[in-house]
Amino acid sequence: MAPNIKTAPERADDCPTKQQLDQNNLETKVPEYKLEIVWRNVLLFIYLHVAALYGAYLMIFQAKWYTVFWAVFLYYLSALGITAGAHRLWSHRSYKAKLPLRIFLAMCNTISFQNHIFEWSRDHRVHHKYSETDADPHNATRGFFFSHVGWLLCRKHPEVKAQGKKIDLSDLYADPVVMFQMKYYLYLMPFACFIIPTFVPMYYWDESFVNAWFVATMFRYAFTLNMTWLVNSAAHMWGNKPYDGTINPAENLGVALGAAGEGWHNYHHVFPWDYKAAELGDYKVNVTTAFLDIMARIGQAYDMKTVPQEVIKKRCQRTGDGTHPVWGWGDKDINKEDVDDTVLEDKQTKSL
Ligand code: ST9
Ligand code: ZN
Ligand code: ZN
Repeated sequence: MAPNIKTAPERADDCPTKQQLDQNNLETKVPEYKLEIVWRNVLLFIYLHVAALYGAYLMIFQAKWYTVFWAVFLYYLSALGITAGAHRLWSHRSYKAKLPLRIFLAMCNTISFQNHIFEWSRDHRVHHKYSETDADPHNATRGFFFSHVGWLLCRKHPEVKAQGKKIDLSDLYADPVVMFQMKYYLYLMPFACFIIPTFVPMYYWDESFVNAWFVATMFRYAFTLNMTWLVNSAAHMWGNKPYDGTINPAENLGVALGAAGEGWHNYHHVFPWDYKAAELGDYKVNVTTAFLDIMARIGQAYDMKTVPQEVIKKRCQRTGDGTHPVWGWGDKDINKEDVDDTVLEDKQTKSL
């Protein structure tokens, strides 16, 4: 029974209000929310971050160069498993992938240990559909810390589970790669994220256990997590909003650099089915798009969805905050008010 919550809130004023959510709670008997901290997670994340800081020190002063390159290599693999895999393929279905690519992405995704693809995609679909409400797992209106990591340190708001149950996940159930990864996650993940990353430097270039563990495993894992979390925190707080000025997600270059091209978050929340997850930006700030274009060339990725320029332009004019880039005077996209306000210096001088 769908209550009076709209199914696809595109703009902030279309999102369910607190009153609507309260009404919905009454109708579906969603339990009342009480903050419950999960201390096991708090302790594990404290250990991870202290270990990562020590790893950063060892990386600069002690580790072998090979170990540092190995950590960077694992970071890129993990990033692809999240961006090209869990995010653009499995959460948003912005393109289709042949079996070998899906297997590769699932392997990369397991290295990243951000929960299995099914759980990640389920939470992410709920995030997009109910952004900035109680039903959003990392609701950014609860502050930077909550949307960054706090949401992983406490039980989810009952509204997340109630609304999440209504999301269609049939495509994920139908993908044997996703089901296989989910079924064996607790066996595969420790090998992919912790054991193999530590073993390789020790076995192949005689690295010490301490350097391998703290640099290639702890530092690399914490770094990848934080770069991902910044999309939920920083990119929901800071940046321009050329496509929709009424929503929180924003265009954030810094986040795009650290998150393999996933910082163009205003565009992404407006057009989540675009495989580029951005309108503009070259491959330097969107390595995931470069990867997907190569995959499309060799036939592993197909049915790449993108948004026509006309549609983007109309949306910018209708809801944008006026920061959509123009190349200069004469660009047909230039804002009419900006043209009216522009001063012709020589004429101004003459008239004075
Ligand atoms: C991690 C995830 O870090 C990061 C995700 C980031 C997303 C970013 C998105 C940005 C865009 C893309 C950018 C990519 C950039 C990449 C750059 C790379 C460089 N719907 O969860 P439980 C139900 S993970 C429907 O235990 P609690 C369901 O029945 C880090 N139902 O809830 C479920 O059972 P099951 C490592 C839902 O008890 C049951 O509730 N991992 C939904 O409240 C219980 O679920 C960790 O640290 C839903 N959405 O506990 C683990 N959700 O699952 C952390 C739940 O069997 N997690 N249900 O169906 C936990 O310990 C717990 O989940 C908890 C909540 C304590 C947080
Ligand atoms: Zn998304
Ligand atoms: Zn978002």
